[in-house]
Amino acid sequence: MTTHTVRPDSILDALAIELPSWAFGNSGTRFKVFGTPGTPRTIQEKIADAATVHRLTGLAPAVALHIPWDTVDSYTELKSYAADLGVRLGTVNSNTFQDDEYKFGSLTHTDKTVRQRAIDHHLRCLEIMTEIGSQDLKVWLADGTNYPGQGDIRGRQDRLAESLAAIYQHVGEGQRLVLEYKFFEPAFYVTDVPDWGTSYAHTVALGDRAAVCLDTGHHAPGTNIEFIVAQLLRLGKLGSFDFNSRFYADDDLIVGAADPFQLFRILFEVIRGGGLAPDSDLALMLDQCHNVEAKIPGQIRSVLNVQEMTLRAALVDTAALTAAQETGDVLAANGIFMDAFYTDVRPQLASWREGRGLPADPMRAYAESGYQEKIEAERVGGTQTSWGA
Ligand code: RM4
Ligand code: MN
Ligand code: MN
Repeated sequence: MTTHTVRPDSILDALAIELPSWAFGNSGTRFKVFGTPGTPRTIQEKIADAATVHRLTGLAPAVALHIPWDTVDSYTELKSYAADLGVRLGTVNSNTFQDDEYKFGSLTHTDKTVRQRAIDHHLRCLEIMTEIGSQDLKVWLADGTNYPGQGDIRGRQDRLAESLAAIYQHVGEGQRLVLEYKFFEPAFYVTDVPDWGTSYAHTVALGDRAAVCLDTGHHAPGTNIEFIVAQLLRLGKLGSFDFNSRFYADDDLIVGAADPFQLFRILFEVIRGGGLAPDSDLALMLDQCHNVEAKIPGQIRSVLNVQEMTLRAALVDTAALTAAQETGDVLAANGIFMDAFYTDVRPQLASWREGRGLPADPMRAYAESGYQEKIEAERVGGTQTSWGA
């Protein structure tokens, strides 16, 4: 096996993965949401947990908000609260999927009043972004239909385009609208933004401040996600990632847990496409839930998985790979690719961490930190937060 010197220290130094506030709250399935001692009751407690992940890994400097779940009276106060803990507030996620009025759609609704309410919600999100200095408004819509004939597919696209344009007018300088797609659920027949092509078409029509958000769990089984990554980077329209992993549907499991090789292939295309270059504005985020596993270690494990696969992907000997590709040596090319994937980079990463004053083993450092015991003792009373509230 060929070994390669770690070329990509700069890639590692620049790697930043935003954490979703909702990953720290309770979550579950429609069957049961389990409570866990120490679960945050407020957005401040979620931010404190996220800051702990960052302190131990150096990888997670930002926390994404979901509005209205993370509504507060003063966002400027929340911003400085986060800054005091060493993190910043990141992506603002809009939410038009939990109100009765959105039963038949939000930005696509046939009723102009409902559409306007959904547009206004996004404008409020943009205001919050301005207050906290956040770059991205992430739009994921539950809009869609369950039965053939239920809605006018074309009409819904037209209304969507119109609503998005109304929001986009207010996207300020240094801000972006990222449009997330998902092939099904909660709608089971037509989803109004089901795939990257639809998201691409809408964001191209909007302009330079709009781009696609790729959630790794939002594709049909067998979809070649790295191809989508390569294509969108090539087109300059990959705005952000929601990382997670899946065995079946939108499982929101720990990234890299279900299919580490897929994560490797995705990150190889990210690097190949300049997504981790200094001038890149690609945003990496987790979108996960921890139903049965501990949440803070779950987030630590997640960012470490991304870091590990990033380093492995950066180890691909691209010069040798290109040579093998160009001479048609299929097996050599594949071998070079697999060599990097099979490289155990954990010792290298441990020393990278030590070199930066971070614990060599963040999982162990968390277990020994006493933080979990402290939050379990302190966070009594109140209502634990959970996904959707
Ligand atoms: C959706 C989508 C969004 C996230 C919500 C909570 O499935 O992935 O990114 O904001 O879930
Ligand atoms: Mn997502
Ligand atoms: Mn999802």
